[in-house]
Amino acid sequence: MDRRQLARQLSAIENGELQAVDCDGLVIAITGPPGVGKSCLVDGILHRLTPENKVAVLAVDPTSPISGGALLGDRIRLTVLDDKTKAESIYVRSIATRSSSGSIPSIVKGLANHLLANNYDMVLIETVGAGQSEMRCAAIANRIVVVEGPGRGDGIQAEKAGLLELADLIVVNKSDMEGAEKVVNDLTVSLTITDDAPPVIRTSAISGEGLDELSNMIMNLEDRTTSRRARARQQLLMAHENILIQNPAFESILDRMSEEGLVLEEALRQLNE
Ligand SMILES: Nc1nc2c(ncn2[C@@H]2O[C@H](COP(=O)(O)OP(=O)(O)O)[C@@H](O)[C@H]2O)c(=O)[nH]1
Ligand SMILES: [Mg+2]
Repeated sequence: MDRRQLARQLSAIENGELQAVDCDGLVIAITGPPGVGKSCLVDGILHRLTPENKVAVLAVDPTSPISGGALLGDRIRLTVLDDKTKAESIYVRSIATRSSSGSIPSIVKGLANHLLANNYDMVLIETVGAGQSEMRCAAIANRIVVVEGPGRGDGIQAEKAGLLELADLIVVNKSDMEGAEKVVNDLTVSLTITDDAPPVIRTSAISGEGLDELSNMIMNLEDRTTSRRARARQQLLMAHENILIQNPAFESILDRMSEEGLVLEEALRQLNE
C-alpha cells in the first residue's frame, strides 16, 4: 500500500469511519513532561533502528480547549527524515487531540493496530505524560518508556504525574546538563521501594550518549508486573469510558444535566438502563 492510501485509511480510523483490527506487535510509548527531549530521542532512535526496521511514530499533542490548536507549538524536526533511505521506512503522524470526548486513546490504539497490520515493525507513541488521556495513550503500548530530565524544578516529575508505576524503562535525558546526576540519584532512591524497579539509563539526545543503549533496549524491553497491572488498569478504565461515551443516550443526558438540572445519580441510572 502506498503512503497516501495508508494516510487515507488512518484518517478514516481517526474519524471513526473505519475500524482497525487488533494486531500484535511492538508498540512503545515515549512519555514524559513537555520539553524533556522526547521528540529528539525519537529522532535518535529512528536513526539507529531504520531502515532495518519499519517504524511508525504517532505524536499525541495536548490541545488547548479554547483554540483547538497544538498547545506546544514547536514541533521538533526529525533530522532522520533528511536521509531518504531511512525516511522510506518511517511513517510519522500527529494526532490532533481536538476532540475532548476522551476517545483519543482508542483512536491511537486503532492507528497503531492498523500500522502494525500494514507491515510496520514497531510503533512509537510520543505523548506528554500529564493527564488521564495521555496516561491512557501510554497504556495502549506494550512497553512504556518514561523520560525525565534535569532543570524541571524540584522533585521527580514522573513521580508527581504517577507515571513511575507505568514505566518499563526510565530515561534521564539531557545528561549533558547540570543536575542530571541528581535526577538519577533521586529516581534510584524513590524506586528502592519497589522490588521490580525498572532500569534507569542516562541519555543525551544532543551528544548521543546512551542512544545506542536506548535503541537496543526498547527492542527487547521486559515488562514488569507493576507496569503490566498499571497498563491493564488504564486499559480497563478506557474501555469502560468508551462504553459510556458510545451510549446513544450520552449526549442527551449531558444536555439534560446542564440545561434541566438532571442530577448525577439519575443520569447514571438512565445510562445503565
Ligand atoms: N542539552 C540538551 N538539550 C536537549 C536534549 N534533548 C533535547 N534537548 C532540547 O530540549 C528541547 C525540547 O526537546 P523536544 O525533543 O522537543 O522535547 P519534547 O517536548 O519532550 O518532545 C529542544 O530545544 C531540544 O534541543 C539533550 O539531551 N540535551
Ligand atoms: Mg515532542
